[in-house]
Amino acid sequence: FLKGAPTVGIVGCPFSGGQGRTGVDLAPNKLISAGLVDQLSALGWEVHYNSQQKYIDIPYNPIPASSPAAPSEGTETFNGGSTSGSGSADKKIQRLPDEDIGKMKKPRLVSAVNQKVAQEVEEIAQKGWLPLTLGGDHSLAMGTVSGTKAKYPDACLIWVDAHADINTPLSTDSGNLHGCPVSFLLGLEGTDVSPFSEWLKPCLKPEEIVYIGLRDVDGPEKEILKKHGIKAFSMHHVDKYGIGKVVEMALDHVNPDRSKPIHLSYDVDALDPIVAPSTGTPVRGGLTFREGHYITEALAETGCLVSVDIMEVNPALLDPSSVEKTVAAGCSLARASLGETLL
Ligand code: 4U7
Ligand code: MN
Ligand code: MN
Ligand code: MN
Repeated sequence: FLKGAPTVGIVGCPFSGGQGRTGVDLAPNKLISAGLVDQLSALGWEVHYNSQQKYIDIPYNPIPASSPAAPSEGTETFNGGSTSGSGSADKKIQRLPDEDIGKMKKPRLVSAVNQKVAQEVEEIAQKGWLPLTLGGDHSLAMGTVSGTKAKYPDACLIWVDAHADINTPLSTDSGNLHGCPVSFLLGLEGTDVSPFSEWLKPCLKPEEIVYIGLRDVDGPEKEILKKHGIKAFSMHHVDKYGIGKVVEMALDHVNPDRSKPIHLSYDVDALDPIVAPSTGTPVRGGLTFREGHYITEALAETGCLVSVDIMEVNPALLDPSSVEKTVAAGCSLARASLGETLL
């Protein structure tokens, strides 16, 4: 599917507005500082990385008005100034409040950022390159998958996560939009709401997605999965069949002839917290280091991967050794997705 010499376009998304903990916005720069660009070059990829954040000008305050850290003048830089390397530290932007809409938290900010991400991912994909998006929180998949689908309408989606991220604006308990991206992509009940409906068109059919790694699924999410017949391999299935068989069954479901493009959206909380501790919503009993990497290796081997997300690394959580482990895991998952272990 990719044209010419293998080229990857890295999209760094220092964004935390889809959930409540700061720090996840630091991940793109951490992953790049850990040497990801050189590591991918060493695999034979031409690597393009534009550290300019196109959504830095979005006029919504990412810090809730009620927070003591809320900027008083409304002129703080994006993410309250915690984002390094944006190059816009001296730029003052008027930030508007972003009140909840129904249960959704920071809907305008999440929508505006994702609209930009969708454009950027689509642009990279249109060149025949592979977009590698570094989150940021998993709400960003609204944008990444929309961007991939604009170039490859028949792409399937492999979602590796402890969570199903399929809450709707009606079903969500937390109001955090990183728990909702899949419902928007599918166009489920309650997702046809402003501001998302102004740009986000449902682009995914229930039979085009498969999950691997689930172990913390909310009650209403279970109902949604059942109602739409969505295929999911939980940790129970990984135990029962082994990861090799699970990946094969997952591919048989969404890509039986191995002929369709694949978007991989990887939430590092799919990994066991021993392997990837620094993430906002850890759940014990996750994938081992090898199981987690096997998935990316097997997908690389299909030759069908056209877009990859590495999401939810949070370098602000826990001690330096936990952060190092998690960042290293993020880098090695990216490398394995891009074919590191293919002989
Ligand atoms: B992640 C949750 F309630 N389901 O909706 C929610 F358990 O991107 C968690 O997978 C969502 O990390 C986790 O808030 C989102 C919760
Ligand atoms: Mn998760
Ligand atoms: Mn997730
Ligand atoms: Mn998470």
